[in-house]
Amino acid sequence: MRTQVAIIGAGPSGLLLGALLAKAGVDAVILEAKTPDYVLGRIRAGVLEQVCVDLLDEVGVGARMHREGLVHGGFELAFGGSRHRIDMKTLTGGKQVMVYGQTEVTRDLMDDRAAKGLTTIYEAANVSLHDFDGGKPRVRYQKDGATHEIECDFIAGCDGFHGVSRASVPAGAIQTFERVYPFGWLGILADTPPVSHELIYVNHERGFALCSMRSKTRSRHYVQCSLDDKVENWSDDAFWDELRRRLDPEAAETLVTGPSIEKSIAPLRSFVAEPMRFGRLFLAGDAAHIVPPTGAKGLNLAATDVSYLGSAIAEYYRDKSSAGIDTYSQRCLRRIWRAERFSWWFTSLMHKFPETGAFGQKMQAAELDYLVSSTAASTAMAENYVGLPL
Ligand code: RFL
Ligand code: PHB
Repeated sequence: MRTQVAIIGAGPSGLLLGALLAKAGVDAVILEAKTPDYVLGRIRAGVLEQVCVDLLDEVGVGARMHREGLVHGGFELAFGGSRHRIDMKTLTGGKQVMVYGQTEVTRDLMDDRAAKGLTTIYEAANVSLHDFDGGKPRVRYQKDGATHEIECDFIAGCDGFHGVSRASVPAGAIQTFERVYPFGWLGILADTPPVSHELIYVNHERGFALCSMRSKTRSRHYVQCSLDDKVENWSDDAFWDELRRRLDPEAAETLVTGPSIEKSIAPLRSFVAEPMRFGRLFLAGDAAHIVPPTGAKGLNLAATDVSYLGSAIAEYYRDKSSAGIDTYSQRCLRRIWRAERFSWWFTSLMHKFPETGAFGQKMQAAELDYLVSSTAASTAMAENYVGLPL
């Protein structure tokens, strides 16, 4: 088989890149290791920046998001037993975020791809990347017992943190930067009404908590947990009790509990690989970088990476110019490092760190107090949360 761009991974990065390329008239094939149901079953991001919303609109898949998504103009920070609202909309001159699950974004992109007859090969096993440092890259995979090969002009590595693309780059050509946090997030999804109409980020002496949502009837909650915790050891009741303990009295009173429909633990990590281009291979999304979820930046960064990549590849075919391709890595990394900084800062501010002790807690309390009482500090936070400009 021959295509212009072979995309590895049908997560949000790969699917959105596929949609952007299709719109630009560039031919692409997506190779995905798992089944569509498996991809849709991963409960992850919930908050989309305006830039991400605009990209989904640009490729024509925004209708359901605008119908069902929840537009939020603020969020709350809870500490010391009370809540303080960060009015993003006022502080940023009108910017807001969209609460719409990654599952739904993925489903909308998958449906659109299927409706347009664009090729996605699911359950592609043993994907391997070849000759991307020369002029004729190839991708090999196995499916239904046979080995197949795709010839292409470019390979887009959109296969997440554990994918094959970054691992295919020779060690001497790539540099990585990493911080692993000494805790994880235990999350549950439940068909119970959210605690409040906006998100609540909680700093508590027992650890961080987050009250989020997927709709007016479906809540998503997280509590900071230890890295050696196991999901099986957390009954739903134990989760709700722990969450309630970390909430302010009013939120604790409002909390409606119910059976979980998903429960999982995610480790927290900051990670960046540099550069993001190796000849004719480009990394995008979680394949190139990871942020801790506190700032809700992962999916948004993935979307902006592929926006830069989609335009660079379209420009290559349309204008016979490599300018966008040559600056891809540099453009992405500037935005990525700013999101890494914000996510690291927000994570450091909100979680209980075993090693910093009572002094660390006092520093967090002082910073939170400053944050909610200074317009300058709240504005800095709000403009990062809604997303820095492209
Ligand atoms: P994905 O979603 O991991 O998709 C990669 C795809 O590649 C496939 N794959 C392969 N395919 C073929 N061959 C191989 N060898 C392959 N290896 C892997 C995988 O099966 C998969 O389908 O990466 P992508 O597309 O870059 O998307 C990134 C986002 O998923 C991620 O950044 C966000 O979920 C992060 N995130 C959040 N981001 C936000 O912007 N806002 C949020 O509110 C937010 N909350 C979160 C989050 C991530 C979380 N977890 C669990 C890590 C909350 C959580 C709890
Ligand atoms: C979520 O709803 O899953 C969510 C929301 C905000 C975050 C992280 C996760 O910062």
